[in-house]
Amino acid sequence: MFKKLFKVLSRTRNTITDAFSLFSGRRVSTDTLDELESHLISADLGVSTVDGIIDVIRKHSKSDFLPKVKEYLTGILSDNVQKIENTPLVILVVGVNGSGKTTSAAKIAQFYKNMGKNVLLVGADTYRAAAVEQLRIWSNRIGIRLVCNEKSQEPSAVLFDGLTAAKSMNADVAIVDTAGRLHTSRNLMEELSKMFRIVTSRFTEFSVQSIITIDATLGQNSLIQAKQFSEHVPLDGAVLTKMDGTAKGGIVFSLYKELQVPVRFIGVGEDLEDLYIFNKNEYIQGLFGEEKL
Ligand SMILES: Nc1nc2c(ncn2[C@@H]2O[C@H](COP(=O)(O)OP(=O)(O)OP(=O)(O)O)[C@@H](O)[C@H]2O)c(=O)[nH]1
Ligand SMILES: [Mg+2]
Repeated sequence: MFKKLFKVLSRTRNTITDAFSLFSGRRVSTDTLDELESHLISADLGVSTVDGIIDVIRKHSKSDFLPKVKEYLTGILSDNVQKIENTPLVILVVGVNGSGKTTSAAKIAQFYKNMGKNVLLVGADTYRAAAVEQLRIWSNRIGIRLVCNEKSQEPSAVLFDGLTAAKSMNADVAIVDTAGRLHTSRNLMEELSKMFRIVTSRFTEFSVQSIITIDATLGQNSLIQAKQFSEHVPLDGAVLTKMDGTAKGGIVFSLYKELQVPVRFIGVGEDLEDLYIFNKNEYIQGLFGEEKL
């Protein structure tokens, strides 16, 4: 999978390599630093991370700043520990429309199934007619049970049914696909809070995690979305989707620095296996061009 990540990060890596190659044969000066800054911002590293990088460069001599920059970036990210020890576990997959919730829910289900876990999918997107059908196709491909109710308009009711089923089948992980919603839609965001409360108050034997899907191609806008979601449900992590189509891999740092939301998974394509389990050291290596681990 590292090979695939390495390939996916090639556009971001080129931007970063170009940025640092500014210093070859040139002094570190205000001009070169300004140029560096604009390159790094275009890779979505975010202003405060870029400022941090520039501080590191200023403090070190030209010959040794690159390892220090990598160290600084690694330090921003947390270690990715998949918190599955607290099973049974409910994962609420949330996010704006089209950000990759359903696809990611399926990929995460496959990931846990591969680990030998007893996994269940819950189709709580009651707004779009085709939503359940899309999830059903995935559940058949993975070979796991899906709980849904095409006649229900009430996502909380489907969630309730899903978790009741999860209990009776002794599921380790129940993954709940939710409807896409604009972070500005108050009612829909309230509904999400309600779903979260249902798990924590009625299904106390489960631990719960909310995972937000973030379309990496949207860049810094997605930070604003994530911030608004986090005001309604505590976010335990993010799936950065569609990384196979963008040069904005720096968003990982902005998410962590500004929202303390760790990236847990990266979507690198449309298939079940196109899910990379985030590892900060590999990721930094992918950004700076060292293929060998
Ligand atoms: N290339 C690529 N496409 C992706 C990835 N993740 C999702 N997609 C595609 O993005 C589109 C939207 O994905 P969905 O999973 O349906 O998104 P959603 O958030 O469930 O959408 P709504 O339920 O309508 O809000 C689909 O065409 C997916 O195949 C990814 O990591 N890479
Ligand atoms: Mg969906």
